[in-house]
Amino acid sequence: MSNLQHWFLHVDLDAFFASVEQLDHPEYKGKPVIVGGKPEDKRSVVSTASYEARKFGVHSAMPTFQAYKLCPQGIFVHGRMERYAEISYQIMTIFKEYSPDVMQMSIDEAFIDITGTEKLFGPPEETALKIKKHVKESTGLTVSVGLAPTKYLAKIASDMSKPDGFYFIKPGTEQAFMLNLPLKKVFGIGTKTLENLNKHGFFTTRDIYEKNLDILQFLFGTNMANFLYNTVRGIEVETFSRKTKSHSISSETTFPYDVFDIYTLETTLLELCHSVYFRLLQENGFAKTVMVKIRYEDFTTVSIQEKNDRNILTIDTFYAIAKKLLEKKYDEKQGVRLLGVGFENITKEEKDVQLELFEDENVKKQAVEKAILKLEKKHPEIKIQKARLLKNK
Ligand code: TTP
Ligand code: MG
Repeated sequence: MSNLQHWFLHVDLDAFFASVEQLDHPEYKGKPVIVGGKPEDKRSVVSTASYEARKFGVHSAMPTFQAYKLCPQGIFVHGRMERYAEISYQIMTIFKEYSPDVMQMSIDEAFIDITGTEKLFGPPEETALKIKKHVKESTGLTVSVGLAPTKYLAKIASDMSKPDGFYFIKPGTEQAFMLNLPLKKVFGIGTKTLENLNKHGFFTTRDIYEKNLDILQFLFGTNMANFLYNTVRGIEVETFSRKTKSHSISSETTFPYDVFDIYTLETTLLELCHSVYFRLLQENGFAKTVMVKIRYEDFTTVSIQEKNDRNILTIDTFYAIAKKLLEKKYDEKQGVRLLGVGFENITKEEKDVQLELFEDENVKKQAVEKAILKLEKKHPEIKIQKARLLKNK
């Protein structure tokens, strides 16, 4: 198994919201479409712009009035989240035909682990192109695909030849690729980190490569230094880790890049809650305290806890508390590198439970959830995002 070549695809839709608007309104095709607010909405910002509008300098997160100044002939429309979620679901379903291991990262992007699928779909390059074609034929939308031996590199690759692109980082060329990549294209290096690197005289990935780990640690601290050291060598940086501590159960995800949107964070949180709750059930534990941990792009880490009055008996309750804690602590101006959630002070027996009105209801619900979790463990392809997308969007 050790010499098995791993292959990851990262697939990202092109100008997603704007492309859906062009799809549903053929008269918008080939025109500058700007999704967000109307020019007269004083405080609105651009969600995204079609590539035709990007030529004028319009981009995501720009105030709409500014976009209007740059591109007065633009077609300004409000977003239709339900429609985008519907298409997103359709596309994620296509991805699942190619691998049981599809990791949705946001509404318009996913990693697909296609390791070992050669016999079914051919060499990885062919699979990548097949998926592109499949999405185009069934939805009319174009995607950009990155193919690489690691998730992190696949993510960078999908951005290399947007739109409708395909970029392949071949095994053995990882380090050479990273050493030719501009610093600001390195995922994990946000604006603040870039400034800090520049301040210390680092302007290229090669500048980092030429310093040893001790120096990097001295200048940037252990975590950041390890990240920098590994990333310029094309070594997979932290991806997804699941940790267990005594008397507490927690699970965390390190994103292969900085996450800014709350949708991705909440979806990830839900998945993490799922895995933590499952482990609590497995060890027949009970807990009242929920912990949420956030690490930002500059590697500062914050955590927050809350003790519930009584034992947490359902995923719904667990997720609701975790979500509340995330919202309380989350600083939306900073990109998130890592998200964790856990139960603290786990006890083995359900002592001192106050029987309350909904207790029976919750016990019943817990039994149902136990059954669902068992089923999902047996069939990992049943993903929680699916239910969430259908239910909420
Ligand atoms: P992105 O994939 O970052 O952007 P995109 O798909 O519009 O364009 P690209 O071709 O560069 O991939 O984000 C996906 C969707 O998420 C985007 O269509 C709209 C939404 N979004 C926002 O609402 N606000 C933002 O600041 C960003 C970056 C995205
Ligand atoms: Mg996109």
